[in-house]
Amino acid sequence: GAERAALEARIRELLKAQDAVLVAHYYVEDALQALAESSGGYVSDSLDMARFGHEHPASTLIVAGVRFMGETAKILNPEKRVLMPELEATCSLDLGCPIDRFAAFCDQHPDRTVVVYANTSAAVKARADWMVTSSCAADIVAHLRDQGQKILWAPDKHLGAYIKEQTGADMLLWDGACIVHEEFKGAELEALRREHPRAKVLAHPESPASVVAQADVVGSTSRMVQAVRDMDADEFIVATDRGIFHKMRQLAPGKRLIEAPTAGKSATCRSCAHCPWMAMNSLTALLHALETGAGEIHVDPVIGARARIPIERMLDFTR
Ligand code: CIZ
Ligand code: SF4
Repeated sequence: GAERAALEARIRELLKAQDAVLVAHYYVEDALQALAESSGGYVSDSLDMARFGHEHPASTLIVAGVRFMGETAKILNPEKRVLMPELEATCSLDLGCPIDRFAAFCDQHPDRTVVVYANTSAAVKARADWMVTSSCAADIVAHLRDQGQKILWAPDKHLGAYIKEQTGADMLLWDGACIVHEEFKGAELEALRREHPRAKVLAHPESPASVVAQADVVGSTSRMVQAVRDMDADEFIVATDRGIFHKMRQLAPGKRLIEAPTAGKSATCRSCAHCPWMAMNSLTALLHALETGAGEIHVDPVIGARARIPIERMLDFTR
């Protein structure tokens, strides 16, 4: 309504005045995605967000997503100011992989190349040889496999198991999971597919193997968006955060999108398929960050310089 319009107008003014560009993840609320796109910013997955922020000339990057995305932006752009609407927006994968335990695990396996998912702290990235996202994980692991390297993988065990199966690489897996994707259930998905026999199933590989096994397309959020746009089908069952429906509806307005079933959806957990940390991002929080400078990301320069190495390796590999 009028209130939202006023809020957006104020944010636009401040973005311009502060030479700032808004980069948003597919999982944040529609209003933020729409604002990013209509203000010269960008909406995508964590790989493309990092690349866009790195290549954009603005002196301030506003990252609407979760903490590790803001940290990655800061690590790649130490000279830029990086703001987030909500600094407390973390990730269960990051929380489940604290640096002290992770470093000890790496120390126990010095013969392994350390590959970490983007969803980790700056300190964990600084301990890694490679960083990957779900868009490029399989290609990078296959490349390392071809060089005869053994891999230590962290933190997502479902994505790790999927990549291990796809590539046949020797991978030792950390025991972490995404609280959103882990809730998708294979048996319930089978039942839903019987109700919608023509629907194509799209699954993010952070989902359990029983869900991934039933998917027509397994891939990153960007890959899933492409699939909805390009596949010759008009019905899709989608196993990832439902924030992504915004972009899917935009690119394929006539197609029917169905949320993949989660465990408690009918009873206690109406919004299982929505990340509680992504949901902390809002127009109001963004305005507050712009007005006060709150939410600025700082990364220790020594840790940042070390963490930049595995991130740049990935960016070079995927160029
Ligand atoms: O689940 C996430 O946080 C994802 C999919 C991140 C990403 O790579 O965009
Ligand atoms: Fe982390 Fe999962 Fe939320 Fe992504 S959706 S930020 S992996 S908890």
